[in-house]
Amino acid sequence: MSEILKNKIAYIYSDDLVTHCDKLPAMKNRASIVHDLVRNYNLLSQENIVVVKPRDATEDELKSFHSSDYIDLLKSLNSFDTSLDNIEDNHLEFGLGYDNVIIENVFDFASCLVGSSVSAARLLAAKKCKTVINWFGGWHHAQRDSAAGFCYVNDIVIAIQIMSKFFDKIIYVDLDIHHGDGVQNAFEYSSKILTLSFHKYSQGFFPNTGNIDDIGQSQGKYYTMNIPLKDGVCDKTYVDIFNEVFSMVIENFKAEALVVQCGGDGLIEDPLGQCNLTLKGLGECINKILKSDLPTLFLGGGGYNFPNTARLWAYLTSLILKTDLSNDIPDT
Ligand code: ZLV
Ligand code: CA
Ligand code: ZN
Repeated sequence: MSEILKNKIAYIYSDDLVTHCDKLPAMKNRASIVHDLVRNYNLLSQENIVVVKPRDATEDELKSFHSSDYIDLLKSLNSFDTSLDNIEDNHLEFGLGYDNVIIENVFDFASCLVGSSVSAARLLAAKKCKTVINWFGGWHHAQRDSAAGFCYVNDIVIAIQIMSKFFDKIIYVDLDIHHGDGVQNAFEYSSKILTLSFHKYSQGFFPNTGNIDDIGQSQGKYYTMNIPLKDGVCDKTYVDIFNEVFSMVIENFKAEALVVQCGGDGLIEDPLGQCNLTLKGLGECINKILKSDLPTLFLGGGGYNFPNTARLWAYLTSLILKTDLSNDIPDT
């Protein structure tokens, strides 16, 4: 196995994973649109990529970050009849309702989703691959005890916990236009995991956290970094700030690995983000990250203009593979 994967970029995919993600109410069919575009650009038949089928996460893996109470609740709701309007206060207490309605087979979804990033993290930890892509992961808002902001479980935190057993210091970069609050909260006391989120910070914009003076706590003070941005931020501002901050962090922190959440909701025409980033701008950030030449896990995240999100992740895949996208645009 390891010889086959050596020097290859792993692309995490399974039919189950896409089927589950396609059912998410805020992102209906987005996973299929993304995967179809990546596949139809022939990116998965490049010689330096290997498609890896992930395994489901175990209950212990889910509980390595989430509370037993929360995971046990998800398990008990696995066969919940979603056609009935019987949400209880208990569900709302765990964030299930509003942004995170109870979905069919919610526990199966959670183990499949977390399994995808756990499998990715294990490939990196075992040094089988230096770069892994999981466009179906990246759910940065889920908290230890609750769902939040369309995120039911935090695959990112669990992946970083696994990687941190093998890499002494890790940088988490969050390019999604929302603040990566769930990941930040998980590691705000740690000096080994530096979290760096770029996000829109304006009145009423979810989750309303991530001010510049939010810098971590106790041993973790200065290892939480937040870059709040104004509504409507454009490429020039975003990329200039990114380049300056990322260079400074790479030079000073001496990380051994990176985890990058590549949410596409900062793109122009995104209905939630309402900002003005382009593929070129986010691509420049990814190229800068690639130049650091560290073992890296690339994850998805937000992105509510589905065709544009698919364009972004297909383009980022081509940058990671160091191949040009064909001028023949796939029908998909
Ligand atoms: O892209 O919501 O503003 C990663 C990610 O970062 C809120 N939620 C919550 C807080 C109080 N509100 C009200 C709840 C609203 C529930 C329904 C919507 C319905 C239709 C269209 C848009 C929304 C919506 N919800 C827009 N923004 C929200 C945020 C959550 C944003 C999550 C971003 C997730 C995947
Ligand atoms: Ca962010
Ligand atoms: Zn977002």
